Amino acid sequence: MTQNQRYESAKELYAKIGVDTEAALAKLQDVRISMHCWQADDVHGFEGTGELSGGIQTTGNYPGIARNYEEVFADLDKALSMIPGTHKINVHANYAIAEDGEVIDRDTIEPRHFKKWVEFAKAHNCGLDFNPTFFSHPKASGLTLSHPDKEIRDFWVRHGIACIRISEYFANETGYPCVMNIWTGDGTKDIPADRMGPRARYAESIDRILACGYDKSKVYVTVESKVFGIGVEAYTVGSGEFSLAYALTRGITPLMDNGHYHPTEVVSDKIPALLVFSDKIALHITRPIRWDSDHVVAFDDETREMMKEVVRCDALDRVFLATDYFDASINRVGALVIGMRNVQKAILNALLTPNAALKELQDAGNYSKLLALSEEYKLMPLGDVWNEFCARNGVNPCHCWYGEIEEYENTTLALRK
Ligand code: RNT
Ligand code: ZN
Repeated sequence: MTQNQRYESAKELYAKIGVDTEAALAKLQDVRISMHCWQADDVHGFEGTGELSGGIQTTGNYPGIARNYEEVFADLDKALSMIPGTHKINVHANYAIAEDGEVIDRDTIEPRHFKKWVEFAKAHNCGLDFNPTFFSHPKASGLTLSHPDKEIRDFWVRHGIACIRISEYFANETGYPCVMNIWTGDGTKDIPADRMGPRARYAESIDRILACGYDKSKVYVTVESKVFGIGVEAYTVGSGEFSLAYALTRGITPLMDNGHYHPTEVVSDKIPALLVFSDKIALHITRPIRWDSDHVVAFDDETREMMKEVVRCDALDRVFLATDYFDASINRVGALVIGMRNVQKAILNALLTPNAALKELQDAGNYSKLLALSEEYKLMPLGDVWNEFCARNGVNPCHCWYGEIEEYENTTLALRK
């Protein structure tokens, strides 16, 4: 059977359970996922300084890491060519590109330092999202926006405001709204003597950043919570309750990273809870193994369940989707492609589920049939529809794309020594 015959047969099978595959493909085509740039170079950025801080870690030393912006752009370009659809790129502030001989610090970055990112985005028809970088910096040891020293807080507030300006620039240049995510690794390794003080200061500092004034239809500021980090085990300032309460009381957007909760908590259950109260929510999609390990997103139960919730809640236009992981132990370009494609597959899986019929079963209290059908639907020919999506987008389907990674590794990555 040819791919097209397989698709036609899958289309018929889905039609029998009331699912229109063409409608699903059309919806998936419109979903832009924000691909994080930082998998390309293990979160190093272009400042040429020090090691990763803020309680996050990359492990592994796979050859071929991108060493400068040209190499990061080449790798992102390669990754995008293997991912169906058009997306966004998620940029961190430490990926500013200074002019020759120019010395910049986090509080003096300007839109012009991201001009090459805008050029890259335009060339790929991508939107851009942005993140202030409150880590990997001499002034980021322990606390930043919540620091007791006002001078340090002021420095980071200036950074936040500089980032709002860059986010506005991104939105204006690309024509797509820019999500600007605030996450700090602020916290303590051991039991603190004061838990409220840093949180009050954190809130006040973000208030000062937001007070700079910006167009809320162009820039969506999000606040990301976290339960703990490496070296920040006992107390994080931006905890779940803090971040959610902050976002909702300030009319900005809460961001949930599915690596940032206790291991038996699931973000899939939190998505519909927040959608009852917040017009928009944002996600960092990752794969935590035993902790916030930031493994490459897999097509696993929780990724599928999260995307099911987004689809079932009819919220594809209310949820900002972004990937966030960094595995330095495998081919980094491959890592980008694997994770992005898995998110897309999970969305497609959700779109190909007869959600309305299943809801009816729940409302009728028919839980046995609900379970029976949900389990049967897991074996529907999703792969044939996915391959059709890839084919229509001119990218290699299923396993074939990995050959392109092998070739890129041999011809390009292997030369980076
Ligand atoms: C860290 C957060 C945060 C970072 C990026 C690099 O635990 O998930 O989103 O991964 O800012
Ligand atoms: Zn995150």
